[in-house]
Amino acid sequence: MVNGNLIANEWVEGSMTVADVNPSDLSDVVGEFAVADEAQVDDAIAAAAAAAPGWAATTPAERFAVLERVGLELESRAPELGKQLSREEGKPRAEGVGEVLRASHLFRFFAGEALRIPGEHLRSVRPGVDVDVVREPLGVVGVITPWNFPIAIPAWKIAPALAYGCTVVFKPAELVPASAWSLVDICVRAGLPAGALNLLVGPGRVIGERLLHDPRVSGVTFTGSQVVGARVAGALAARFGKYQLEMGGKNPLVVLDDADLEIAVDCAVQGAFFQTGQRCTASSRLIVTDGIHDRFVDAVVERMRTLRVGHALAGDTDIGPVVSADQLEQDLDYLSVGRDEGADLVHGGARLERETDGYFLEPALFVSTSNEMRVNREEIFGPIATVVRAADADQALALANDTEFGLSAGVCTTSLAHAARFRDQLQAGIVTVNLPTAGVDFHVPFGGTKGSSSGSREQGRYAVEFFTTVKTAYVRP
Ligand code: UN1
Repeated sequence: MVNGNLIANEWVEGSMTVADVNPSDLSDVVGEFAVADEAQVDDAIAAAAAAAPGWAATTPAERFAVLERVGLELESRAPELGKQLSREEGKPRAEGVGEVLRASHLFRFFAGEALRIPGEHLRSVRPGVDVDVVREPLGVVGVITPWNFPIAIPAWKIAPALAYGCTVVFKPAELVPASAWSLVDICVRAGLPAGALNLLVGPGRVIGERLLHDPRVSGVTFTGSQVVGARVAGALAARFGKYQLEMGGKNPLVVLDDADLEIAVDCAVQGAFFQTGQRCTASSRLIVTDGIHDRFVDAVVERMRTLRVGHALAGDTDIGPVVSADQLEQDLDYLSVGRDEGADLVHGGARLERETDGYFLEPALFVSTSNEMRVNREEIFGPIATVVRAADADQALALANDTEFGLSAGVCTTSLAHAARFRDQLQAGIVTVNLPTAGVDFHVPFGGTKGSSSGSREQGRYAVEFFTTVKTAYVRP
């Protein structure tokens, strides 16, 4: 059976399909999905445009009800959908289930936000005149999402879009269409009118490109690479559209001499290797001061030896496979790049054989690296971390900020003074103290500085910025 795309609440097939393959077991096909063609992209945009005035005119209570039903169904089906997510993406089952619950929380949070859309009422500077500042839906929004959070990232873009009265054309990553399909199916059955949410599976060069250039699409929210992010920004800026970009990271975790070693090791191992390092918030640069460096490296390696890499659905797996052949090749390339640059691989990096044929890679740690090396400048997006030695806290801070990215940054310390200083001076949209750089809450803003993000923040009540435009009304009664 082929799973169709959704256009105006009709599931439609196309001339081509894509197979959703389990990276833990290449013989296991999760499903076949219809690939949308150019005409279908046009149909989906037309459907979203036609639905926009009607959806914008619904009451907050109607939108609350639909989003809440979505949240509740996600919660009740979390075991099943989490298993499906782990099967298609490769993160361990508990993390897959956790991600579905996160999507449920996001829908319920934004159900509430639909009731709380902010506005202002002021007296004009002119006598007898009132001013209302109101938020109106942006219109049709293109939602383009990556493969590493197959349901949470779509949820944190689609839920606010719908809550604030926008209609959506959703293009998920081709590697993970099953979670996207399930989410859209749930949304439609929860009572969305035709055209409010449309699903298009297929390649970015066909679907993404048309979304970027079609004037009926008022804005695009995108999570993915910087290269594609630049295309999104260029196309939208050229037609004065709105864009919101979440791109890569090269997130530093600073470990200072006075850190609690156990906490620091936990943060590093969690942040760098869990979810196979495939998070834009991953702690990929471990910046460690002299006095604790050797003890820290020894303890991290000791912990790495205990990590079980295997099939995402096996009960004892800590780290699942890399998501795809292309990503595995990129990871292996970076392992060679690091060695060629003179970094010292103290643990891991081997391709692992398991009972099933999958993309298993042993988490790897480079030490004796300099911050100038490519392995410290470019996002790897795999289970590979580096250690950079720093003389003291001042140098550690300078190294942490010496990057073109600025998504997340952490420090491990028991000193209140260091904690406060790093919180203030780390250049990143997210700063953590004695916590991993990855694994964020759903009710507060998410996003970065410098080359990591562009446009307003995602999540929390800050999401209102992207999905609405402000109207200032002057009224003389
Ligand atoms: C998290 O660390 O919990 O693609 C979220 C990513 C981010 C989301 C990270 N957009 O990794």
